[in-house]
Amino acid sequence: AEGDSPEALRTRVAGLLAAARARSTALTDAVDEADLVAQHSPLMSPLVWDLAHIGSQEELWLVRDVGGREPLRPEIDGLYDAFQHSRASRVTLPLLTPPEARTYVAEVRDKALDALHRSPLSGRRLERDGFAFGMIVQHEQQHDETMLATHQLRTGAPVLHAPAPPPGRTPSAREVYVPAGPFEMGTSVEPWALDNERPAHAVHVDAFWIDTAPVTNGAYAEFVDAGGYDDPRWWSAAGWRHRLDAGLSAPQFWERDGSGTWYRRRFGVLAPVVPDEPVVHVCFHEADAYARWAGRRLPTEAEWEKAARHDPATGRSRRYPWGDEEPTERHANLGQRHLQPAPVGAYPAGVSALGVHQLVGDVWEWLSSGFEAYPGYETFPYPEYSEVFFGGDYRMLRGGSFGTDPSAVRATFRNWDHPVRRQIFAGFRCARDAGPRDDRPLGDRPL
Ligand code: AVJ
Ligand code: FE
Repeated sequence: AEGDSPEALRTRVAGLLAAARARSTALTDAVDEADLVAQHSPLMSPLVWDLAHIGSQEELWLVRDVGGREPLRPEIDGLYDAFQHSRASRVTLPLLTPPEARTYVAEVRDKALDALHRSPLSGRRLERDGFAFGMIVQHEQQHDETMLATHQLRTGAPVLHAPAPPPGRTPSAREVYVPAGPFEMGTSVEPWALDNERPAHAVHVDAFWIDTAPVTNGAYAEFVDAGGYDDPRWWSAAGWRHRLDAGLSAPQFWERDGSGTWYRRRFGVLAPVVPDEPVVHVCFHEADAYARWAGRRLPTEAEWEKAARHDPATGRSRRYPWGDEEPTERHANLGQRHLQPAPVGAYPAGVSALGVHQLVGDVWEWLSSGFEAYPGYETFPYPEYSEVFFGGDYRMLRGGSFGTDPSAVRATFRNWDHPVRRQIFAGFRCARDAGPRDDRPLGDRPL
């Protein structure tokens, strides 16, 4: 944490790099070579591309920049540049084979650890507080979540297994009231926060109600069974067009048996849909349509972050909903410990100061906001992380999922994707406007 000596910081960074690599290894050792080079979906890279891309990014920042070393394999840079080749086309490139990719990432890692031991972890901004190392830990973990989504899309016998999450306990109130007022959004002090999370700035938010927990499978199935996918009233114009073009009729991976019971396929296993788990694998348009059907709307990004971080007792913003301490398994369903969302109410220790559950972990949450720079934003260290995406056709996602590592999600962490994407581990919760004096006790509100 902050105030670490350089030696303590080195030890912590080395542990995080090793943990990220253990996950990348587990995800890529779980399948055979044919599976590693296959295109499981045009939306995804072959797993072996992600693996070598992880190494390529690490080489660029830790070996060449921080370490000041010569390129290991300059001829492969272009293959692993995400901007040169679409995900759909990567399978056709002369990629490193799985054994070559494994050797490459191991060689890069050796040199990156050498750079870690030589860097003062202070001085220029890239090295200060170990930022470059933190950025690369997050990058590997982000691709590990992407690889987990590729695993979800692959067919064949199940290869990933994990224990079930803790049991749920339905929260006593369905919604939480958040009074009007300013809060501090973003951060200027979190050492490994990425450029788009900066700087901290005050934002006024009108009073609103927000769901205590993410929308569940049970609630979402009511929308499906009520004909929600067949009624354009609930859909935006773009959403309805997409609903027709893509033939959407239920969340991705859901199917019905002859008796009408819903099943879902998860990492190769078909099982009944569990009503009190957060719904996952819906796109922004589906979330938006559900919210309209329910007489509600999606939260804005500022509303989500206020619900997650604002402590009304002190007026300050927390690092995480539960406080400033790093996530543990008591706080949130993160880190691919459980390969599914936990039922609502499963993390009472993770509740925010305002009383909102499961903001971090379980499922990414779609929001109504697009991706924009905060006032005072500065690109650092490269424009292709955030800057080139500002103002594009994206919707924000917050909070991380069961597939997100704690190192790659904070209550300030910002994620975004196209509004039609649903192979990611995304669900949502709803909100609605409230009057400034609309704060009757929880439970008295009409649902
Ligand atoms: C921030 C999650 C949208 O995975 O596309 C990985 C992160 N950027 N490599 C993504 C990222 C470059 C990015 N997201
Ligand atoms: Fe990347």
